[in-house]
Amino acid sequence: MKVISLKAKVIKDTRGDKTIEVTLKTSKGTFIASAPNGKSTGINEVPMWKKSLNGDIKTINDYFIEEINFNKFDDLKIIEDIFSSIIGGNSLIAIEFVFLKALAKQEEKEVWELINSHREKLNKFPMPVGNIMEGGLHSSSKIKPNFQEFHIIPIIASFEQAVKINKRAWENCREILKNIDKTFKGKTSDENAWITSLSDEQTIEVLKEVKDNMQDEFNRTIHIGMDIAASSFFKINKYIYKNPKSIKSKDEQIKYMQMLSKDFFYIEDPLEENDFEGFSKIKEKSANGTLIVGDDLTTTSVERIIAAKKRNSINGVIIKPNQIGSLLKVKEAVDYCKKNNIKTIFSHRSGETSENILADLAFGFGADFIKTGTCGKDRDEKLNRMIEIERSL
Ligand code: 2PG
Ligand code: MG
Repeated sequence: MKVISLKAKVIKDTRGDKTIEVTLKTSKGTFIASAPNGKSTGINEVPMWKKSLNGDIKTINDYFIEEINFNKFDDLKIIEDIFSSIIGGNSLIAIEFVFLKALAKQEEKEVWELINSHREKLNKFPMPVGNIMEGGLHSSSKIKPNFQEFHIIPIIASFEQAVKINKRAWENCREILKNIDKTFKGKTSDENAWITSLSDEQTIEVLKEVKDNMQDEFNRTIHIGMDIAASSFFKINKYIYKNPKSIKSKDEQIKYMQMLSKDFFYIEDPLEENDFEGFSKIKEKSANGTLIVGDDLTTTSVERIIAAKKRNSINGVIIKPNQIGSLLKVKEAVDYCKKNNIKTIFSHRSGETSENILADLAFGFGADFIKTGTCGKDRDEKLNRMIEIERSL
């Protein structure tokens, strides 16, 4: 591939925080890609920047590449060999994204086809995990649920229809909150879900009502999910609940989560990010088919996913490319999950950009789910790209 220039600059994400955008010019055109920012970040995520965002930008802008032997997905190794020791994970992932886009153009393929060229083998399409209410670190409200995200998860054949259901669920949720949450002002959270001052239990009741309404309206199987993001309220060996105030020991938190996992389909990060044993106690008691999902626990690292599998801690894993800062490592993680019957959920971050490559990655890698919000400009970029892929098949 002939490289004319590779340049990086600062842009703002949906939260207004700074992140990186890279522009690659090749003989085939100009390509742009960017990386998102998390807020409830796992302690084991790779560093976003080598020293600083500006430092990475300077390193990239000073680096000179003219020609690169980049012809297929696995050649990302060449890019990782050049950059992985000199820039951080967020910068590297943006560079990998932009080179994949350029390669797709060069090969006259879609990005997802570079990952999986056997269309006929892709007999499944990921389902959207639709976040409709938020608490925890993603909500700016003073009084809010302790849990971070409350999801509607339709299980149907058409992605486009599932997205419609999630958008309708989001609207229905607003109507219900107007009636029961006295403080509700129609404000949205980091991921464009509703901000509420309800407690976790009350929020779950709203979620159930929305689910029932959607089931009636669409006559489809719809599930409920939650990202507890428990690390975000775990302090000095205790889980500190603020709404209502209570302190739970590790055992009490496990019991509480065991209870939820009997009733609900999807529970992400029910415990703090190093409690592999606690996760397995929850999984052991969970209902058949319930997904116990690692995010901060596993941080898209195959080593941590293997550790979780060995202890039978999880049966679902969040895949966030910038958590591990390498698409080759994403591939390793996904391959391991597939061989070991672990569901994969490709995920956006709470601070997003207009980048939509997540959709191609999710489909190309044969993900089971994609978690990328329900609506809002930069969330819709990914959902619309998924719909575009689905229509093209
Ligand atoms: C999560 C993510 C995305 P953040 O915890 O699953 O929803 O949040 O990007 O803040 O880590
Ligand atoms: Mg999470």
